Amino acid sequence: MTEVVTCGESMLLLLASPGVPLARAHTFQRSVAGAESNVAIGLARLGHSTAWLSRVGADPSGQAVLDTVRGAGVDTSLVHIDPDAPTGLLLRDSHPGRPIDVQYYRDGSAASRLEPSDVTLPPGTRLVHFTGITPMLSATARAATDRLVRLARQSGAEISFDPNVRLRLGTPSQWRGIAGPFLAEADIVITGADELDLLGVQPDRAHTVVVKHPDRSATSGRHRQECFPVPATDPVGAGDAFAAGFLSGRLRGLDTPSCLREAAAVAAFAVQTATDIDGLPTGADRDRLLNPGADVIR
Ligand code: KDG
Repeated sequence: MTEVVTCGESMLLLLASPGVPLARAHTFQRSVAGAESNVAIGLARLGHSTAWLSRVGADPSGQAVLDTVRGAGVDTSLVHIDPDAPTGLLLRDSHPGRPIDVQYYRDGSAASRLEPSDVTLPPGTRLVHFTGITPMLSATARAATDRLVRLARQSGAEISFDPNVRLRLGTPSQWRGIAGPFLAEADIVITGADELDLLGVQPDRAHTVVVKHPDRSATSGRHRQECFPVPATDPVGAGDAFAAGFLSGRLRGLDTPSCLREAAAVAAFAVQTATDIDGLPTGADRDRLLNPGADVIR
């Protein structure tokens, strides 16, 4: 039985060797980038039954994306193969302490052609998660997102939303108009404080609002959680890991302080590796960080 469905674009990721600026990189690690597949993989690794809904092209990149997401334990049967558009591509570099350069090749991608008719929810789905990127991809992707929200409402699934603002994908006013309304619609909002300011909408109807702050702490109502002091290699994907950690606690009926603590723990694993997904922990890894014991397991 599928517990969680996430919906959004994933791209083939080519990640420059650590520390080498994109313009001078010769060697790249291949992986997958996509906020919603990151959350799906994070939840799968924590033991939840998760499906990712999207489109990929009928090309080798699409096959690699599918193989990677499926190989991480996520159900990809809701992914449509689009013969008429390519899988998106993301190139980036990775260096702690310096801004990361990201180059997208996603205009006209298969995922940007997501349509309402692509969207179904397996019976029994408890939670739906997406980010503001999905409705920002195109008018049809926006309509698909609206249908996802409608189906979730009809079936009683909770809706989780992370604005995930990327100003390369639209102006602040486009983000306000397209992604902003989901802040009011969602049951769970996981957002940066800066994103709330930019969107200028308060998620007042949401039952749970989690705000991530520039000092890397997170708050929900009167509860506050500091980040775990780990050596951070690469922050990209940390927000998705945090969301996976929080939603896992929520699905297991934990209280808000425990969900925040687990979210911070899962994010602490993710920032210690360069790709978005390789560092995502299992439930046992997370619990070892939360309940420290031996340093070496042998
Ligand atoms: O949250 C990490 C994502 O930003 C990355 O994997 C790619 O979804 C992505 C995007 O559009 O930036």
